[in-house]
Amino acid sequence: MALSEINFDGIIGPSHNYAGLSLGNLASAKNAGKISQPRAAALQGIEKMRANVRLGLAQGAFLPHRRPDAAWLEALGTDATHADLPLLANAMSASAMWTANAATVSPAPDTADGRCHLTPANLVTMPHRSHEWPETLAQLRIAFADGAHFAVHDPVPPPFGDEGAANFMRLATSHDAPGVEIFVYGRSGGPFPARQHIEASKAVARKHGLVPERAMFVEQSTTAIAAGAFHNDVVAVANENVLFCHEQAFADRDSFFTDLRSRMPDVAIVEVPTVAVSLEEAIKTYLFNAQLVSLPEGGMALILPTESRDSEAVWSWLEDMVSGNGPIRKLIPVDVRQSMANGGGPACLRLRVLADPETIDPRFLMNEAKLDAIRDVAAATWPETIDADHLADTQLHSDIAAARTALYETLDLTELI
Ligand code: SUG
Repeated sequence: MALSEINFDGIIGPSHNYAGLSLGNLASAKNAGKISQPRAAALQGIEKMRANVRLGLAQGAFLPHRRPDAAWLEALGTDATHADLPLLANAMSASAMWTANAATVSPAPDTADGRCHLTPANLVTMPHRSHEWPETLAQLRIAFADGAHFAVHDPVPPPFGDEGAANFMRLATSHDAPGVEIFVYGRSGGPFPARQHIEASKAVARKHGLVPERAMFVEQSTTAIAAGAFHNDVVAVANENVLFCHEQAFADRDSFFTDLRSRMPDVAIVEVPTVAVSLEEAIKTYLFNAQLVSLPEGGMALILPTESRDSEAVWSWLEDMVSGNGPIRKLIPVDVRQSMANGGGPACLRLRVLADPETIDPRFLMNEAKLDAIRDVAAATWPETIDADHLADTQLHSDIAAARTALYETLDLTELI
């Protein structure tokens, strides 16, 4: 069976706004109250997917959730016309676009039963994200319904926060070889919440049937969380045998690297030293929130936000890196500025699944024609702007619902509306 890496991007939803909901996410705080551009945001995301398709990479997509989330508001004893603004903002967030937080995925070569296992993230730490999982689970159950190849689990129960693949890295000699799965967790006590709990990571590893040799539990550095790395994928990314990370990403870097090298002697660790790029600069420019991909013609590329190119320190370090003899040979900047202003870079916008595309519901798989169709829907129906102070506007609610319905109809996924 041919396994391909498929990136499932979240289509940026019509309610995309800047409500400043994520404590510890510096971009979200900085841009709180600004006017967002949902249409431009969606088009940026679609063009990112198109660029990946043109590179010859397999591409999928997940769909925006119902917003405002009426079911969640009802469970809280209110509705969209009565909820006060802070609560309504939590019900309006388009945060499901960041599909790196949708689930944790253990590919088939790593698991005891030889199936690909997926667990949706409970996202319990942030109220606006805590109600994503039921719709995420509904989409996963349809996309990966083939029980011979996939196992889709329920989320880890609270109180153990799980933020999915944003705190997870897989290293393997090649995509389809058995790998080492690295679960990165945080320790609470700092100025910002540690969103990934070690008990959640361990539960996911157990449910996915990972033998102990295949699972590592690594603590994220408290300095990184305090500097604004609210997820590990803000300071590290892995692909095949390459780990690309900041020097200050992990609590105990030396013992992590020693353990990793003993489990995987051919691992290549590309570390950016603090003297070259400070943690602050790394978090501002999101150079690690990149898609590190294996190109069909060989070699690896970093698909990273244009903000990284705008930084002299970051870009000169990266240019030196790609001109050397290391595994990463190409830099591909992409414009996802609307998402970036909420702390979501190229890697946040995608969930990686290693699978045979033939085993996945084709309605979730993308090609250029489908991307054209989605672009046309977004261009015609997504609001042009949203003012975070006017999230209670009932006309806005009906416009958003109509836009979402048009997308689901276009992708023939009306059973999920
Ligand atoms: O959870 N931002 C998201 C960004 C998620 C990025 N994902 C990864 N790193 N994988 C978050 O903090 C901001 C919403 C607002 O403020 O309106 C927000 O939810």
